[in-house]
Amino acid sequence: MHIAAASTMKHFFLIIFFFCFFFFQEPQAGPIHPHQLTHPLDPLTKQEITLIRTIVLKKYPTKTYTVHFHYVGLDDPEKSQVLKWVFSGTPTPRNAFVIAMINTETHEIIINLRSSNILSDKIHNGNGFPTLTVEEQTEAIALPLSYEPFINSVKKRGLNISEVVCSSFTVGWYGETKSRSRVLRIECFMKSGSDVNIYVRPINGIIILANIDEMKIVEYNDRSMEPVPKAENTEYRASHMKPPFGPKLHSFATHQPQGPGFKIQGHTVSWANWKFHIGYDFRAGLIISTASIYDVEEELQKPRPVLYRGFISELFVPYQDPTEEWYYKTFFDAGEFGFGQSMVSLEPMHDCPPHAHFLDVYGTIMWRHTETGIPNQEIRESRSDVSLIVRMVVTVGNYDNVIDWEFKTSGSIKPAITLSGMLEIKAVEFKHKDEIKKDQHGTLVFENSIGVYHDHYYIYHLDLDVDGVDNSFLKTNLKTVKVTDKSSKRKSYWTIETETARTESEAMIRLGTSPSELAVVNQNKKTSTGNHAGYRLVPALPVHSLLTEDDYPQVRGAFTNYNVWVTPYNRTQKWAGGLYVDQSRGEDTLAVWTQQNRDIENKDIVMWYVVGIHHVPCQEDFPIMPSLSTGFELRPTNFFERNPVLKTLSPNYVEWPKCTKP
Ligand SMILES: *[C@@H]1O[C@H](CO)[C@@H](O)[C@H](O)[C@H]1NC(C)=O
Ligand SMILES: *[C@@H]1O[C@H](CO)[C@@H](O)[C@H](O)[C@H]1NC(C)=O
Ligand SMILES: [Cu+2]
Repeated sequence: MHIAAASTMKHFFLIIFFFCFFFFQEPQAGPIHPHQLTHPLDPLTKQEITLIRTIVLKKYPTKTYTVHFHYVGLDDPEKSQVLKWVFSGTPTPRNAFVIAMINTETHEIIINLRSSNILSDKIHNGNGFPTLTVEEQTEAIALPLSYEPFINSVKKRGLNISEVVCSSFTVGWYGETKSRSRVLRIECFMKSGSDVNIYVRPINGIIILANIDEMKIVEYNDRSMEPVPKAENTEYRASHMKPPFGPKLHSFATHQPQGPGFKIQGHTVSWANWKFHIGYDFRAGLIISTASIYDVEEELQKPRPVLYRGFISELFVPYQDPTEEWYYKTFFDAGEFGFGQSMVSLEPMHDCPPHAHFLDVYGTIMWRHTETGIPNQEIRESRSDVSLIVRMVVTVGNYDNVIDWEFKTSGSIKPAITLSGMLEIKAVEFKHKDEIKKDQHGTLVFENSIGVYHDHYYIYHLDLDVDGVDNSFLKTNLKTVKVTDKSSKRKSYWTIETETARTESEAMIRLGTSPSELAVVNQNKKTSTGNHAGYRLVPALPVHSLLTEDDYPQVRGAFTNYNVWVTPYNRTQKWAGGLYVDQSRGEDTLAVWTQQNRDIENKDIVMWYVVGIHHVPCQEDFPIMPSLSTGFELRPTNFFERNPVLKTLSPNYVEWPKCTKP
């Protein structure tokens, strides 16, 4: 999550895959309009990206200017325009939003892709810098390898410079009031022979600061010499391991004789009763849009809107070691490193069920083709669990994040996060816990290796439009009622009290303090028995930041002050940590926007939800961490008249074809 990988070539991928069962009834997909092949929220195409580059370089020729693209993405049309398109095919504008550093200035450029015109070109003068590019990180991490003082430090430690691999780290903000240049810290690691698990073998005690506009090392301090942890037992590739292997697993197969059961037109997926759009963004990665569900009971058989847009807006990873080498490690993986930029491919054959579908996406600023693959970690075989999963895998340095959006025929959407990968290790002199006399801010997971305490906070942007754009946010508290008047033999029971949040401040929720249910409902739409159609948030285990609100990383990551926030829809308020996150000062976060305390009742609203993991490393996380999952559910609540899968027939039983080895 935090290290810009040393390798220069990365593949992006996006997967949709479907489990082994199939709907007996074909989905009511409705007539296909020609306009459905393109969608206003389609990610930029390769041709469009090339066009953008041409237009920008025409205005700023490289003979005269240095031009670096830090973000290239779709400038989303207004929701009203997208919905007009959904209902009647009315075309929407097709604009691109570009953040480019031209000489040393940060430009925000909007380009009309139909007319090839620059619509606006503004210079960003505030604090914070754009997302880093892979190229500048690649250049920066090569700097120490030819820097004399570093070469000497490596020699002094008896290490071999040709086995050194470096990574770049954002520096954060610690109350500086003057503007600072774009700098990165660089830390280096040891490869060892064929062992590639570099993240567990840091060279500690050296502080390197590089100015990435001038591309040179501007600060160097060799402070202390801790031993580099050993390479033994850090291998994770089966091909490089020796027996015994185990535990032994039996082979398995998936089979869908009638095909995959979903249709893809352009970027729009229809499966069972669902229809939604899959987008890609350099910063957010996977974006689910205009998700709607067909209701078998509804006479008109029209799709009912549920989720206008859903994506991970930011990912905040503060480490909890306050020492000089570590205090600054408080990373924002989307805003600083580009969550989408860091999408990777998995081993296709290893992880793929046969009926998966692959989507190509184009890495925005890197102009690279992207790869797709299909992981298959769970096979579910019961009728109620037939689901479609859209999955992306993001590797930012040492951590792998598997991001899933699971759609269920029951109307639920279940976003999930699975973490794996390598811990970030601090090298120490200790080989046994008994030698440790003061807080080392982590667990001794191997000799000389501390896995440092940290958190993973993912904030989801969930623009629910339940049966229309105007929705309200309801908090239903469960309350104990004491029976004091002897009207019952019971002394207590519980009941509910429902509050509608009128303004943003009433919708800032810390979960887990008292039993409650949170829902986004449409107060203009009632079921036949008079309940408001809604979707409930079934949260993951609640997690709260333990930093003080005035601590600098917490000011920047203030969107973790609460678990749930609700804001009125604003097309440009997409990034909970701000548009410019590198060295940001917390001036453009969700916590600042909501200070306006805007009205949110019966309005077009967006729910923001923070899913978190406090990570106290343990020995099982070493040398590579077994997957750890968390997730939540958006679940229909009085949205349908009754159980929507009541009439769903079981898939046909299929004889497994007798397979013979070719
Ligand atoms: C340094 O490492 C390289 C690459 O692994 C190896 O070829 C070389 O022999 C090593 N040199 C020494 C002095 O160990
Ligand atoms: C929408 O968000 C932008 C960026 O935060 C802000 O400048 C603008 O005032 C907001 N618009 C409204 C109507 O609140
Ligand atoms: Cu972790």
